[in-house]
Amino acid sequence: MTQFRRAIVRPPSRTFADGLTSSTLGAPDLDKARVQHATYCAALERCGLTLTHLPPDDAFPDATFVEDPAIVTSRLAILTNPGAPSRRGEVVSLAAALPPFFDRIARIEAPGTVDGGDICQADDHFFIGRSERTNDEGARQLAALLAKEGFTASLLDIRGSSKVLHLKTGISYLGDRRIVAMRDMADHPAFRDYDVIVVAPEENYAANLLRINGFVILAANFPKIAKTVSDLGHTIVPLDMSEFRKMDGSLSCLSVRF
Ligand code: CIR
Repeated sequence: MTQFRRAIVRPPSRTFADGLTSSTLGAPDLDKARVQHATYCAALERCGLTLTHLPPDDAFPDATFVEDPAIVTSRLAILTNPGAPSRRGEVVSLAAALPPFFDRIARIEAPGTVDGGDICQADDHFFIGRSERTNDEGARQLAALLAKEGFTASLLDIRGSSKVLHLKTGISYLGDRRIVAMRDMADHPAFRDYDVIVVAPEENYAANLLRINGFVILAANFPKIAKTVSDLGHTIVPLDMSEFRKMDGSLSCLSVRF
């Protein structure tokens, strides 16, 4: 399992509530979101990560979701071309933040689009979600870049799956060849060589979790998946994500880990 040492994060800005969302949970409370973000950062530090904090950016309401403009591997960082036009400019600040840590930085070029939330790394394999944000050309460019680095990739079209924004809205890699997945993504042939842990429908939001070193960060208040993961021997770190959920965000979106 990949050992992580660092993460890049960015707190929500004053314009956070103006970001894209399909949620019907209401407008987020910015003060609460800031507190939840600070708690998230503390959890990453507890998992052993050293953080790089980017400044909040009022020009890009969704910029706290730093996972989408960059995909990082042990060998190469890749700047994406986010699928939502309002988010394309977020790449500029990630391009400035990555060079201290990566000698080699590639880019997804238009007309290709990719959101980092559609990319799920499972050791040396990458699952690439074909979504409303990640198009065929973007997926093709990404798979080619990864292949050059010796990684394999498989494509999963998630456009029919129950209203998920990104692939990782519905699945996560728990390590040890275990995938955690929402019910209607669990039977995908791409997972045939993995053990799939199916999340109860009322706990779908918890399908996005973060395995970091010896810990698993989980959205709080999803007791069934928490018990399953804890019974597998992981130390659980539960986090309240209520304000990010209102903006279609989940745990992985809030950091780039490497
Ligand atoms: C968006 O719609 O782009 C943001 N409001 C949420 C992005 C969440 N990112 C992620 O799942 N990786």
